[in-house]
Amino acid sequence: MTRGSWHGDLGRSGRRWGTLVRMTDVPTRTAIRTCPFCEASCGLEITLRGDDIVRVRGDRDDVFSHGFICPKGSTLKQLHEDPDRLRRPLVKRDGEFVEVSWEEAFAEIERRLVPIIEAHGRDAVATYIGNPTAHNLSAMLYARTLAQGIGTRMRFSAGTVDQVPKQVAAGYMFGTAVTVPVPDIDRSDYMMILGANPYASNGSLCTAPDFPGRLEALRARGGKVVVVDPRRTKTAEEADEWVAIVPGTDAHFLMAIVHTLFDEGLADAGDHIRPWVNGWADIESLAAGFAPERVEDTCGVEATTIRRLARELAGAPTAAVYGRIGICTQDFGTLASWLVDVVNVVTGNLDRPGGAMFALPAAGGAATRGAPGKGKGFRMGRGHTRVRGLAEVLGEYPVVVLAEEIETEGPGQVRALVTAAGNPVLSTPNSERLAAALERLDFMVSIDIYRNETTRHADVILPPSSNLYRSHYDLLLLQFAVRNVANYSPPVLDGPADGLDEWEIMSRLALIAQGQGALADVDLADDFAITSLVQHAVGDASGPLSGRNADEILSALAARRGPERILDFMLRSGPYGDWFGARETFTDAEGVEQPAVTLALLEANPHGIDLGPLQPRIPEILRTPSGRIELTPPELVADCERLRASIGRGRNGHHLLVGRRDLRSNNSWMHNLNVLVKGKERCTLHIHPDDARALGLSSGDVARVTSRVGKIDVPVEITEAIRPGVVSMPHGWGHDLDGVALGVASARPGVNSNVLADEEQLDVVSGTAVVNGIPVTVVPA
Ligand SMILES: Nc1nc2c(c(=O)[nH]1)N[C@H]1C(S)=C(S)[C@@H](COP(=O)(O)OP(=O)(O)OC[C@H]3O[C@@H](n4cnc5c(=O)[nH]c(N)nc54)[C@H](O)[C@@H]3O)O[C@H]1N2
Ligand SMILES: Nc1nc2c(c(=O)[nH]1)N[C@H]1C(S)=C(S)[C@@H](COP(=O)(O)OP(=O)(O)OC[C@H]3O[C@@H](n4cnc5c(=O)[nH]c(N)nc54)[C@H](O)[C@@H]3O)O[C@H]1N2
Ligand code: SF4
Ligand SMILES: [Mo]
Repeated sequence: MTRGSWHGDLGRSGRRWGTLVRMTDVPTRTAIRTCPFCEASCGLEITLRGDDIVRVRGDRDDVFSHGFICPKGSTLKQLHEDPDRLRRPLVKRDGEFVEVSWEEAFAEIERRLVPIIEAHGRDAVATYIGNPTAHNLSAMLYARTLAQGIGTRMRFSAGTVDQVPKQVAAGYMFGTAVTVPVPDIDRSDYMMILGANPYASNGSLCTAPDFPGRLEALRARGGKVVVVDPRRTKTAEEADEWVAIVPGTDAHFLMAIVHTLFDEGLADAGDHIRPWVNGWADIESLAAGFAPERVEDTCGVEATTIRRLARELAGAPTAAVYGRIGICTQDFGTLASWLVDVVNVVTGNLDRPGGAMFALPAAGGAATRGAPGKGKGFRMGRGHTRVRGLAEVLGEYPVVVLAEEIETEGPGQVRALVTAAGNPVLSTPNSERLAAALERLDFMVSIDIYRNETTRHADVILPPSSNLYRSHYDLLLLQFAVRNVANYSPPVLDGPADGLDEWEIMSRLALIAQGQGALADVDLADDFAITSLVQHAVGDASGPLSGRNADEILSALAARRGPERILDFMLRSGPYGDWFGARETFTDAEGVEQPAVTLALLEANPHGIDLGPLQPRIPEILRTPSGRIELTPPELVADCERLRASIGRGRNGHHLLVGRRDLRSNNSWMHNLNVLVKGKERCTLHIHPDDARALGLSSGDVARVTSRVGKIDVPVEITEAIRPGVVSMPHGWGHDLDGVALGVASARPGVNSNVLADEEQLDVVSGTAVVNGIPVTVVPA
């Protein structure tokens, strides 16, 4: 199995330095590559001497990030060099992992997976796709191949512990699950941020490198930033105002804002949006039951504050409301996510500069395909889980059911699992139950770079090659960018001849699951994939390639293969593309002629191409059956009864546990890099001094925290920066489990907060887990 030469020669050095050359004599060179670690997608400038990384810094010429970098960006070097990062496949024999060749690993998978499919059907194999997939061109494009190859309906991902509520809300309102508006932060005069801490996370469902700098620029222009969060985060500290809301009550709070806007005659969608809105009267009457004075105790925010904030939002020249993980992974995740955009509409800020706008990504996307202005709309619930009956969402099932689907015997039981770039044992609720369930599987494969809390349960681990050996394009995240840009990075280094990229691994697994055998030809499958994409495009009457000759387009793409070929196709058939010779330029939003986008053009522009600020896209972007914005989708209105019933609910003597992120963490998996974990212990329980006093806890004490499903002991950190009644700890820790091979991380393991998260506490609409606002009891340990 060889890597072939699919990535072309541009921008990379294939030189190998002879051993006689002293390294100091070797000249350095630089490579430019987009950082794959978070949604900000910063440009990096990597200095190399031979194959050694000398330095990583922000690329000052990057058209989007302009040199910004955070402490994680430079750890591309440490990750590449980490001795614990897997280089060769592992197979478990008699309970011990042994290194094997790729051929042996795939043969083992064929020997064990195929009989399970034959005996129990395809749904006996579940898949779980984790977060790093979203930052990986190769995995992004071929996760689908993997899923189709296995052919299971039992698909899971980190999405249902993350952003799915926002996608469901956007789907019902605008027509597709990626029609998600982002705050036009660079032109806004007022920004309200709920449940997000971009000073730590660098932003999410809002691709904006140097998010903090952009917020500071907004304030420097005379604008205002308000942060709604139970914790006084760094973002809140830097903002003009901190609103210390009770966890899980953002939907009440936003309803009260909507109520105020109507009540005080401030509601106006504006001339541009007004003709495209359905449900204006309905939203007014829905909000009528949520007067600020009715919900103030529930939210812990005074009615006068709520009313003032509503007036400020309506009165600002432009304003954008933005919410993220704290309002998604909570009891009313979908409602809160929906109401964010309801407020954006009702204040006249949707789809206008400075408000909440939609990107127009160069590589297309669901909201850019098909006939403009109208569509099939969004649907979910095409199937329900066997044990609990939870609804399908975005082609998958909520991950909170994974353990029970493995444990519960009978037809349809999950007997095998394939994980790709995921660590559900640390990332999803009731970790201990899930870990025990994984031990009961007949077979498990993990595509992963570490032997960690999840992959230790696997029978085979398949490690894709280092980031530096693979190319990059942010296919997913540029759909949520605050500016339209396109940026491609070729591989920085030549990988070893026996390394495999994600797409090759995923394709091979798909072929094995299809009964083609461990030696089937990945190239044939890849040819098939591009051919079907091209055929679909030439048959799409509303697309730019309608009626064209498929063979002619395929031959224009023939010099590339794998992810590059698909990417080139997507760019060239996208909104700025050359449409395969149909045009050489496109006219940008400012009326300037720009060269049409192809992968070759991006290769020639390693710092990226700027396609300009966001432009209004309504009504063209809409894909609802009505061709209008649905302000009150029935599926969401139905959940408002639950919202109303929860007004006045108390804590029942519990504390509410919320999460937090740290700039030097990345979910569960970067704790093996010493540069990121050294220093003060960060996996601590934040608690307000009043609560600490009442419970008899001092800083440095260990607290025992108990929820319905689990119990942990965690060191206490007393801080005023949290609302009384709320406690907080980060997720993704707890690396001291048997079988984990993470030298650095296991030495500073921390504690896994998801031992406490309850798989039965859900955002009911989307099935997304509640990992913020978990009722817990805290006592000294
Ligand atoms: N309590 C609580 N729980 C949470 C959250 C929270 O805020 N609080 N946040 C949730 C969110 S937003 C998310 S996104 C999820 C994340 O949930 P997951 O995606 O399940 O977990 P990660 O920690 O991102 O683990 C990534 C895995 O991918 C591996 N990996 C890293 N790079 C690569 C690569 O290039 N290729 C491959 N194949 N593998 C790679 C790592 O070794 C690790 O095993 O966690 C969720 N869980
Ligand atoms: N450094 C770093 N960066 C990351 C990650 C990381 O782990 N580390 N993970 C990446 C991923 S996968 C994601 S999804 C993003 C997430 O990006 P963000 O959404 O910005 O994530 P957090 O920093 O966890 O901020 C969530 C905030 O919600 C607050 N919160 C909790 N419950 C509630 C509530 O009920 N209401 C309100 N209003 N607020 C609440 C928490 O106190 C917290 O401050 O970050 C990404 N970037
Ligand atoms: S902010 Fe995100 S993309 Fe930028 S350097 Fe840090 S981890 Fe990388
Ligand atoms: Mo996430």
